[in-house]
Amino acid sequence: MASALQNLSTYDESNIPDAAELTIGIVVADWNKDITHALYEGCLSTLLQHGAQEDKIHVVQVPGTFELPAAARILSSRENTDVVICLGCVIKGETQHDEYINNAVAQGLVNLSIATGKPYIFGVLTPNNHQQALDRAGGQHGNKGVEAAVTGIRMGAFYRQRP
Ligand code: DLZ
Repeated sequence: MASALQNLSTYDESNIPDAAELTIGIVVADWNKDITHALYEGCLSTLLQHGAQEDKIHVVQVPGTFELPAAARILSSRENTDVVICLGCVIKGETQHDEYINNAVAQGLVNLSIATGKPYIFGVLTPNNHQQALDRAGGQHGNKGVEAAVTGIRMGAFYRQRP
């Protein structure tokens, strides 16, 4: 029987949407900058590889991951952005600071997405130690900045197509 439903895509490298029309914000936290700047490199190169235009990419650096939601909101309102990608790394320590920051940022970005109707991408590493962070910033588990970029392109393209 014919179905009106579309077939689902696997979204591999071959069918990620073209990013040429997207206006993209990237917010990078400088805390643990050896990690977050590697995430940024992976993110930026992936955006460009998929057609994003340099003059439509707006980058802001903030002191720490906790500052990501506020800067993302400012960036999105100023630059008419289609999507904001937030990159950070909070490493677990002796206290519960990581839980407070991670929960606040995750909740903050969700709240922003709902309140503004615009996608904000959670590209924050939450590792137990520095090695786990390195493994995910270009090491044995890849570069999560690349994943954040692909998610950003998909959500940005979806945002542009909205009715
Ligand atoms: C204070 C703090 C600590 C202890 N650890 C981290 C971290 O692992 N990763 C990170 O991005 N930021 C950290 N910060 C800084 C906070 O994100 C924030 O910048 C400060 O609390 C000031 O609001």
